[in-house]
Amino acid sequence: MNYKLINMKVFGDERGRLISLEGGRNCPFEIKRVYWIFDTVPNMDRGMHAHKNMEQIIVAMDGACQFILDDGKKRESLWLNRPDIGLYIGKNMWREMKNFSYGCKLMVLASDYYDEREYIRDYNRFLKEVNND
Ligand code: T46
Repeated sequence: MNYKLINMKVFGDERGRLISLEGGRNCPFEIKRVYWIFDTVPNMDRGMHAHKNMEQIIVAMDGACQFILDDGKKRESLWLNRPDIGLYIGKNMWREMKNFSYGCKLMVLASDYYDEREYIRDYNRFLKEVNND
């Protein structure tokens, strides 16, 4: 499975806490794009796609949501609910995002610019591509 959870170093003192990610250093790719998801509602799923080449790190800045990750052979599930844990997802991983809390805030760092042609949004096509059919 081409994903991992990253425990990020926290700089904390009596003023609060801070985390820094630097492309090619503690973030495993050069960061070309940042986007964020907010105003989420329960029972409204997102994702349902894979990326041919893009890598991402996703952080739940506030609230929680469930990720289903699928490499075409196995399906695993995890919750993102802490701002000090990043979910790295590499290429060719199907993702589904479910069970959002109201107003969950996800920040996403991406290795490339937005390009809809780079998405695989059909699960059967995804299975064909990863299984080289
Ligand atoms: C992913 C998960 C975690 C853009 O115009 N530029 C962008 O950079 C992005 C990310 C999206 N869009 C447009 C495309 C759609 O018309 O925003 C709309 C919503 O995107 P989408 O339905 O793909 O959103 P999610 O939450 O299902 O998926 C997003 C990312 O697209 C995806 O790469 O891995 O978050």
